[in-house]
Amino acid sequence: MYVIGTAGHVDHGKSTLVQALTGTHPDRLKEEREREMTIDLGFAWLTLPNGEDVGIVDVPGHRDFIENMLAGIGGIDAVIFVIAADEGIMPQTREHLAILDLLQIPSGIVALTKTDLIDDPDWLDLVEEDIRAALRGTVLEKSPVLRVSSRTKQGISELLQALTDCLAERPPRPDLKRPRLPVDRVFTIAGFGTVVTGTLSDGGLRTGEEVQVLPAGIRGRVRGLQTHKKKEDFAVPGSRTAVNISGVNVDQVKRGDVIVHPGDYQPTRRVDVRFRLLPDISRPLEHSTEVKMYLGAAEVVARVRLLGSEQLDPGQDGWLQLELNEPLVAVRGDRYILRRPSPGETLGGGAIVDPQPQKRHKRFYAETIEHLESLARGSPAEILLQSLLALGVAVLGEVLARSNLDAETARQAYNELYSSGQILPLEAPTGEADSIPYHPTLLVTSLASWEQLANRAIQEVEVYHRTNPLRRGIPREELKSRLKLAPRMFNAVMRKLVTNGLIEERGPHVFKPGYTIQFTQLQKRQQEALLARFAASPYAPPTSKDCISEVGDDLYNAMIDLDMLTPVPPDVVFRTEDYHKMVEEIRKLLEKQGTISAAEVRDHFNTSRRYALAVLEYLDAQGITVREGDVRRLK
Ligand SMILES: Nc1nc2c(ncn2[C@@H]2O[C@H](COP(=O)(O)OP(=O)(O)OP(=O)(O)O)[C@@H](O)[C@H]2O)c(=O)[nH]1
Ligand SMILES: [Mg+2]
Repeated sequence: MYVIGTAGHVDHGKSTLVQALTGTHPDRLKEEREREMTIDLGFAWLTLPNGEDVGIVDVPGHRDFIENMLAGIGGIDAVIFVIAADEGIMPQTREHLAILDLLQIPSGIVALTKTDLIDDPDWLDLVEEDIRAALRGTVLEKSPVLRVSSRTKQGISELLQALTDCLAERPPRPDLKRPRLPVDRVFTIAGFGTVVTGTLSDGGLRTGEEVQVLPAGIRGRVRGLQTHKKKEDFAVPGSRTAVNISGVNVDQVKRGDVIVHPGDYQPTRRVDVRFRLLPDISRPLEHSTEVKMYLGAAEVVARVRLLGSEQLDPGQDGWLQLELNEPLVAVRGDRYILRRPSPGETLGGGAIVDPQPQKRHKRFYAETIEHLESLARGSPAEILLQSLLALGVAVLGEVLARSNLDAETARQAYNELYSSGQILPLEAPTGEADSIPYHPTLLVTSLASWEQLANRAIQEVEVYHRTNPLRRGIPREELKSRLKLAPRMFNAVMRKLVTNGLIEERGPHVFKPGYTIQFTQLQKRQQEALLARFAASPYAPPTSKDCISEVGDDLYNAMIDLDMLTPVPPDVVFRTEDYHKMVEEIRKLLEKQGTISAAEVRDHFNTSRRYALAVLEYLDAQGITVREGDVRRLK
């Protein structure tokens, strides 16, 4: 599951666009409605054209509420970056863009809103040129710019499609079995107690489990879970999740806290980070500056220790150690933002390199810097896994090339991931049974991608069953095109799904294990009546057209799917048992007499020439017989 966020200058139409996309206006507070301005985060969700549900976090654009914006923007997979056509790029357009870039938000779409206010297409072209220039060198550099109007709904369906496409390219959220939910909202529901919401990452949460509120460490139990207002027993990573927690009072948990499994994470008061100071900052960053740090939904006051230089000039990168006034939960690789408290100014940000440094580092110490540099690169296994996650399903050679590790290190990293089940070969390994398969052409995937792919495939099959209750299952080719997989990958995925007992395949159909077509009483009677007509005249039975007009397309096709009837093109159809009997007898005759004519078949089965010819042509097509002039012989 994915979460999309909005961003952009105040009043540029973010919330209205969310309403146009989802039907829900994300502004919840009375004051927001009155002032027509978003103050705090808003939430909505929608179902994309491909059936995928995504959550939406709507943020305020006004600079006074940038801290609320920062609490919501961290966990998103993609952004809708909103710029109003009548105003173009404004100060918070630039500030939000810088934040998206520092957080390395992986994908996005630029929505040029309020286009209904502009009659002059040249103006729109000019604004778009400005936007392109501003995006250059940022994470959104390659993002499409779409012209929309929430008022006239112009461009909204194109925007939905673009969102679908951009999320389809995202690797799945990894399930590291270490869930954490940065809390962005806390409230109570009468009769249920404390509820927190957030974007779940790194693992799933299950009803009944024990959880812990960090940094305080208070324990509670998951009493209920919801995603997009739907109750569920298990919330998957990447979903907007509401958790009803028993045993925790509403005043014991606040925005910025993190819900985890007890013992999985330790809060920290000190972090080592890579940092980039934005280029258009008013003055250099000095050692010992007091800043506000934003990570997940949390905000803490921190003191900056500049480890490698006297000061950082605008646009420069550096290594910092941050001493935090209050503990927070941080994980290596998490992105964060720093702001100057007053006057408020976004300074820059980067990634956590060491969330639990053992000591206060000495400044200007080469060994410390080297240590941080190697930590920032990550362990070989992490690098390899990242390459794999980015590719989804790929041949091992491609994954190795992308990781850029030397052969020996790559092999070790691979073995490590293979042994811990993080990397899965999709095809039967060749070679010795107990050795770890390792070959550049081996098709592999990550556990996370596999689970996502398997779930998608099963979901497609289930949807097909629901919408086509009279079909045996989804045709294999249709499933392939819905999953958008190359043939080799699709075949490998299917094989594994069948081996794991997650789906069954018979003939051209793919179905849920144990799925049977449920006929109504009326359909059963219709079927029996039709089969009785076949029984009365097995070799000159009703034609396919007759059948369809008697029982309808769906029921007729179901009878074929279930192998009750065997169609013989173009329009003849037999009961399957009668068809097999015919083939057997023709075969016997051919074995005895060498050749057979249509007239002989007609007379043998006491049928008409039409049926006899249809059967013989079908046998030719099946490669059972060959035609020689007016007669056939066995092939
Ligand atoms: N004509 C026109 N007006 C729009 C359109 N979209 C939004 N508006 C108007 O612009 C104003 C601001 O819209 P919002 O959606 O509240 O803007 P916002 O970006 O959410 O603002 P903040 O959350 O405060 O940053 C409202 O009066 C909307 O009715 C549009 O496509 N066309
Ligand atoms: Mg708004």
